[in-house]
Amino acid sequence: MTTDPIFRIADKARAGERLSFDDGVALFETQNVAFLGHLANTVRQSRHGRVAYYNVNHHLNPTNVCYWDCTFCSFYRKPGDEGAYTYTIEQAVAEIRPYYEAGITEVHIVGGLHPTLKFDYYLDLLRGLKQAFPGLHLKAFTMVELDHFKRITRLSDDEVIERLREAGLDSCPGGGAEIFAEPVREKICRHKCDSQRWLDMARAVHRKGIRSNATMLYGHIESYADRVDHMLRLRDLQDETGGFQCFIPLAFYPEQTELAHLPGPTAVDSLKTIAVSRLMLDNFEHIKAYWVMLGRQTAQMALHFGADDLDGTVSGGGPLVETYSADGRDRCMTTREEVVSLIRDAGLEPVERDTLYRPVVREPRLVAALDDAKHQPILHAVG
Ligand code: V47
Repeated sequence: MTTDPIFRIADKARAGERLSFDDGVALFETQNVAFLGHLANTVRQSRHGRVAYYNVNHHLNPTNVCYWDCTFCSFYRKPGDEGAYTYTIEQAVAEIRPYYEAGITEVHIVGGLHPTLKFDYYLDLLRGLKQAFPGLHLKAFTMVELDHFKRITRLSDDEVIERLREAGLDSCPGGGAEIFAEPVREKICRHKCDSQRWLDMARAVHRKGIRSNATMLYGHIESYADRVDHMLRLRDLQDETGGFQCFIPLAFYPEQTELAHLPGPTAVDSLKTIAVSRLMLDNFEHIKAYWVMLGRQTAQMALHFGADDLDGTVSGGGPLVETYSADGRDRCMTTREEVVSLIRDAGLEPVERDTLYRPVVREPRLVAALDDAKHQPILHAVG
């Protein structure tokens, strides 16, 4: 009988040695799921103790019109399709206002690659939001969107980033990374900017002193080796720039996509992925268990498998949240109170953070007001 390599890898991890590609694949292949979780949890606790972070945020998707057709995406619409929409700046500001008044600290902004919107639209959007809501952190546009802006303006990467920053960009979300392994990327998002481009743009963002996140879409047609390869490409860039704040494995949710015939990841696969991320990405401070794609129950368990962050209240969220809130309950949004109680119920200590992971301290009366705010999902304007 052969011994599971996880025990040898555990010794390496405990000694603070960096894990290799082969180690990562072996961790994914282990049947000792509880031991893997324990190992990742040890690393998580050494960094964050019993703290689990959350934030109070809103997702704004200014348009769902996109000229590409990624097979895993159910969000995009072609121009003129039923349900295609694009906000005016005024509509975007109006959507955010009640959430701002209730106390969100961050707006997460991503959208489709619109075929005709000019770069000025995105600059005006940032300016409009900053002007209306001073102090609100604008975490906006993935590396894929930044690449799109470069192509429509023919500016350099640095100029694109600089103009966005001047207009109010504070940091960038981690989407669009999908899976870096080229043969898989070719099958699921062949038109999207390639892996090297995504990484180069992230490098350019970090060099400007702007922080960003990194995601990985898993549980579709990729292999364990592809997942580890993805993590290692991020680990290399993080060694170089230190600009990533957190890693977010995104559990593929097949419903309403071209890949609807696939089952999507199981809870065990998701927990393994969180744990392997925590162990491989030794230079990432935070691993996020994004409850919207994981479902609340798996996300709660993930906090014991290496994750230290649940993301946020994700109010609004538009089609992404409505579609992907994987356990089917409360599909549109959750409340601060609920996120806090999920964390407490997991035996951990909830700490509200801002986008840059600084603790947010609120007066008790404002917390009560936040918890009392009964937000209704805002219907998307069609235009
Ligand atoms: O890039 C699209 C993924 C991403 C599906 O930076 C899907 O803090 C699962 O990046 N099933 C956008 N995932 C969301 C994203 C994100 C989310 C939360 C926090 C942060 C952050 C970033 O969503 C896309 C793609 O990888 N996605 N379709 C799907 N069917």
